[in-house]
Amino acid sequence: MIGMAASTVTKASELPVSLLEFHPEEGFSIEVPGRPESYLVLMRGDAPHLTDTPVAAKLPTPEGTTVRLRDPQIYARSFYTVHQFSILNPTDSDGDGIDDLFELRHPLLLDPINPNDALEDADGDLQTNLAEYSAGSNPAEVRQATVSFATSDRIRIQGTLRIPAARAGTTFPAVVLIHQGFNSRSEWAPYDDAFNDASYVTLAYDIRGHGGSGGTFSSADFDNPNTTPKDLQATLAFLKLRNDIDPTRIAIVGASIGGNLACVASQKLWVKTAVNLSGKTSAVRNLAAEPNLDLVSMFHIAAAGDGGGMRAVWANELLGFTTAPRLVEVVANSSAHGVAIFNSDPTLLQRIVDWLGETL
Ligand SMILES: [Ca+2]
Ligand SMILES: [Ca+2]
Ligand SMILES: [Ca+2]
Repeated sequence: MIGMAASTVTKASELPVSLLEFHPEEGFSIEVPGRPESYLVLMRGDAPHLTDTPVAAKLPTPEGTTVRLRDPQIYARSFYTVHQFSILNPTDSDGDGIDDLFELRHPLLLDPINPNDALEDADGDLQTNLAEYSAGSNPAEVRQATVSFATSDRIRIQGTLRIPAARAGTTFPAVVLIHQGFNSRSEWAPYDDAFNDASYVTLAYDIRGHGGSGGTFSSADFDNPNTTPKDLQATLAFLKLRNDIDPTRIAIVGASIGGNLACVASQKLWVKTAVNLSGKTSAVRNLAAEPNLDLVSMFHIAAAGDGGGMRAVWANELLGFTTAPRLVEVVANSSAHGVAIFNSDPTLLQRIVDWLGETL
């Protein structure tokens, strides 16, 4: 039990507290040891025996860690207790019918100290979070839709839009996934979860003349600035019109021709950051209609043996044209091209997600 009056703080129990703090703007904070087998709830009240309002909760943490619980509200006089609950027997602190642990494990949609979230429908399947929790179904299913939109030269582009579950009103960063030539957006299907799990909307689209998009195959000239870059511009315009997307936080991750298009978008400042797998410098120059490349915020990737070593040369060359933040990765002992590099280096996909975490 901790009593607090104005800015004076007193500790009234044997709780092993490592920090106890009252800040006039940030409220009350307490640090206690974490436990792997229990989670913590900070309760507040106006009297020592009346700390019945949950104000913060934290998931279990490994032995030896410290957990900080904070009540951002400022009160003239407050009393706090920290409660430990076993993960085997979680309670329901906000009384909304969903146990604390389940809420803590779905932080994008649920909050163990907010009872109103239970009746929301975060994944848009017409079942409330509470109904899904009760039925044992997943309230955080990624929503997937086939979308289409037109380019400025009136070619219909088809794509797969995937939206992670989150609270109503959430604005997401987005990642555009672009396939290599002679293939389709389906090549990204095994990998989009990695981005959705990190709370990015993904939109994988088919380049004109490929997959479900319109246009003839020969219309997709991979060196012509008046063809495939228009598909990407239409895709970006489509995303920016959506009210669930933050238009300032869009990235491109592309393979081969998709990598070249990622570089074009960086050159033209169409997106905040981009990732190029197996791109080619001369094709980027042609597609951007720009002999002097000036890229910014890019991660360039190639397999060492791809194209007799040329793809690695181009990755480093493109890195040389990139203003920081910038990164290059040449995957050794592999001659894989595009998304096939993920099979050669199982850590690469996560490193791309990490790159986006830092730059998007
Ligand atoms: Ca609850
Ligand atoms: Ca809740
Ligand atoms: Ca639902």
